[in-house]
Formats: sequence, structure tokens, C-alpha cells
Amino acid sequence: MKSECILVIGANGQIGSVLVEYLREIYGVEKVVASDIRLPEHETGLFEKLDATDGNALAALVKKYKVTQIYHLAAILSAKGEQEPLKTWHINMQTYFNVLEVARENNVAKVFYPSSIAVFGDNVDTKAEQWSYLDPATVYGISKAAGENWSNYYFQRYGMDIRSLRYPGIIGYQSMPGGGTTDYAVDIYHKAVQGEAFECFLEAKTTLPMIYISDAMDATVRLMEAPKDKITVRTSYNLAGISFSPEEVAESIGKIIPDFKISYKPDFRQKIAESWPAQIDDSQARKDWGWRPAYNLDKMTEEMIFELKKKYQ
Ligand code: AKB
Repeated sequence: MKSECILVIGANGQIGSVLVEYLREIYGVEKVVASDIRLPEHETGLFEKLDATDGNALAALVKKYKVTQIYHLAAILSAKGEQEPLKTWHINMQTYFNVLEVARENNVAKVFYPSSIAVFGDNVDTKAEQWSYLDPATVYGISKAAGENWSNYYFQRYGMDIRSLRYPGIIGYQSMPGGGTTDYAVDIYHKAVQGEAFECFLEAKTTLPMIYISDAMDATVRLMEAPKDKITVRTSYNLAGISFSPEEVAESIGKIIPDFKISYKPDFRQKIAESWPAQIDDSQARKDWGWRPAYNLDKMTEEMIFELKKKYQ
């Protein structure tokens, strides 16, 4: 067991709730402190209620547990962020500034910052390269692009070890996403398994980069565990899993649930999706710290349906 104390901020969200369990398996239950502004449905270890816009409260937690690593997952996502742009900017940036400053003042050894494919905009045609131009179209994307640059600034200026991934849409059976443009790709499986038809808020052929939750967890911890000299990107690494459209995921589900039905009613999220690339080039992550995804679309579909069937039985 490693001698670490890891603080996860935003631990009750889609990624956080799975990551906390994953980290506890690796480092030990007592080494991972989960925190969130909301109380968890069930506590499975140390939990602290935290509003991460309150820097003093965050500093007190870091001191109390002698935190050595922070995973900062709290953020308002792309679709929800468009409803209240200035509030989204405030929450996404203030929480990250608090993390950066508290980590600096308390010599926290490593920080994980989740960025997103939302940092890319219309300037990228189909495939986003590691160093493609960033012209995000949403306030969420603008905040993530700014956060990436602040990560690099704290690395350059203070030598802080901050590591980051540009997550695609994450698909998992354990938790529900909230407020994102890629959320349909989780919801579709829940409807299919419950024998319901699915109305999709994106058009049939809108291809977006996605990743299965197990691959996302593997990539996250692999990045955080990589030797420091292997990390050549201090803004954020492109990360790719599987790119697919609503029509393709429906077809994959149809191989297991043949009477599954999908219809399309695009809303404001279509425009957000169209501003994002369809493909991500993650060759830098592969080269630097050995990243490889294990899941393709059909393999992910099989596991999603198998796990969700158990849940709804
Ligand atoms: C969203 O849809 O906003 C997120 C993301 C791609 O960052 N899932």
C-alpha cells in the first residue's frame, strides 16, 4: 500500500463516484477522502461535505488529512453551463483557483485536472490533434481551456505536478452524467434495458468521441502514476476511446435487444455537438505513458447491457 492521502473533489458525480472506488482499491479505503457539495447516497469510506468555491474550507480539509494528491472533478458541464454562463465560469474557475492555491500553499505533490473535448471548436474539422487550435464554443469549454493554461502556468512558475486529460464523453453503468452534451450515450442504454424507446436530442449521424468508464479510470490513474519525466504535456493530454454516432450505438444495442427503437428530436445540444471534433488523436498520450483503450463499441455495449440488466432486475 502506498503512503498517500488522496482528496477527490466532486466525488458524487459521474466520474467521481466510480473513481473514488477505483482509487480505494489501489491505495486502500482509508487513503481516499471523498468530498462533494452534496451528501452521498451511501458512504463507503471517508467523506467530507465541501463547497469547493470556499478556499478556506478546502485548505482546512487538506491540512486535516495531510493530503498528498487532489483530483478536482467538480464542474458544471457543457449543456447546463449554457443556461447560466457567468455562474458556470465563476464555479468552474473559482473552484480550480482554490485547488491550485491550496495545493501550492500546502505542498500537495500532485493535482489531477479533468479537461474535455469541449476545448475544441469550429476551427478543428474532424480530428483534433494534440496541438490543434482551441476556440471553444461553450462557457464550459472556455473554462476548461483556461484551466489547462493555468495548470501549465502553475507547473512553469511553481514547478507543481499537475496532470490533465481531455475526456471524451464518458459511458458507464455505475453512475449517471448530468448537464452534458454526451449524456444521451448513457441514457440510451438505460432506456434499452428497461424495454423503452429512446428519443435522442442529437441527430442520427452526429459522431462524437466517447470512452468507456473502465478505460477512463485506467487512463486517469495511469497518467497520475507515470514517472514525472514522461509527462511532456502540461496543459492537457488528448484522450480517445471510441467515436460513434447515435445511429451507430443504437445499431450496436440492436444486436442484443433487437426490438430497441430510437427516434431523433435534436435540441440546443446539437449545436454544441457540432462544434466538437468527431475524432481525437491521442498519440502523444500513447507515446508518453503507454495509454491504450481496451473497449470498442460492441464490447462496451455488451458490458453496459449485462450490468444494467442486473441493476434493473
Ligand atoms: C459534456 O458533454 O459536457 C461532457 C464533456 C464531453 O466534457 N461529457
